[in-house]
Amino acid sequence: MQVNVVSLFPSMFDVLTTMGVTGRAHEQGKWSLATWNPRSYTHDVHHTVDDRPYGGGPGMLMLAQPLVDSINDIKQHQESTGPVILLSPTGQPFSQAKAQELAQLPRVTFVCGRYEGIDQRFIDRYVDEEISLGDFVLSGGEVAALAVLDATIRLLPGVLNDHQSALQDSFHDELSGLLDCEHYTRPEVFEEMPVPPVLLSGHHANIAQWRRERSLALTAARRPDLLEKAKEKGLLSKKDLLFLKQL
Ligand code: 9D3
Repeated sequence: MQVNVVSLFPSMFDVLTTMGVTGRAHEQGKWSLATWNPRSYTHDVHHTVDDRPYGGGPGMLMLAQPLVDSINDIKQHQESTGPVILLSPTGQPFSQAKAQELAQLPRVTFVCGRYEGIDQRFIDRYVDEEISLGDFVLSGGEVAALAVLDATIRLLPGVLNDHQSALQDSFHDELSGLLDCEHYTRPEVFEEMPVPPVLLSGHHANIAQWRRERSLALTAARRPDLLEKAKEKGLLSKKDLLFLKQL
C-alpha cells in the first residue's frame, strides 16, 4: 500500500515507519509512506500557508493553493493519489469497518489540517471523504491520521503474526461486537490480588465460558450501545442472553 500524507508536520509520521508493528511492516515493504509539506509549495518570502477567514472570526485557515499544489505533485510523482481523505472534526466517525475498507486500497492520500480549518473550495474539489476520530478537539489532523493509519496497516496481509491474525478472525476480539475481557499474566498473586482461579484450572470450556461472561458483563456495564448492536446483529447466543438476564 502506498500512503501519502499532506501535512505541515511530516516528522510526526516517523513513528509509524520506525516503531512496532507498523515499523516492521514498513521494513518488510508491506507499505510505504511519502509525506508532502504544503509549506514547500509556497512562493512568498514568509512561506505563508494560512490566512484570515472571510467574514471575520477567530483564528486562521489553511490556504487552498499550497494544498492543491501538494496534491498535484503527488499526481506528478505517482500513478494517482488514490482516494483523498481529509481528517476533520466534522467527518464521519472512524471505525474498524472503515479500517478494513482502507486496508483493501493500493494507494491512499491523507490530508491533515491545522489552524481552525481549511478553505472549503479545496475540500469541495479535491477531497473524496472526511473522517473524524470522535467528539473531542485535537490541535490538527496529524494525530487522527496516525490513529487511522495504525488501525489500517495492522490489517494489511502478512502484517500480524499467525497467532494475532487467528485471534482477529475468531469470534473473539474485533468481530464479536463485545468488549474484550480482562487478562492476567504472572505472578499468580500480585499485591495480594490472585488471578481468577478458573484461569489456572486448565479446564478450557470453563475458561472460554468465563471469558465470554466477563465480555458480556463488561459490555453491559460500560458500552450498553455495543450490546444492543450485538443483539440486533444476532451475535448473542441463547446462553449469552440468559446470562445477561440473570446479571
Ligand atoms: C471552533 C471550531 N473548532 C471545531 C471543533 C475548530 C477546529 C478545532 C480543531 C478545527 C480543527 C481542529 C483540528 N482537528 C482536526 O483536524 C481533527 C479532529 C479533531 O479535532 N477531533 C476529532 N477528530 C479529528 S480528525 C481531524
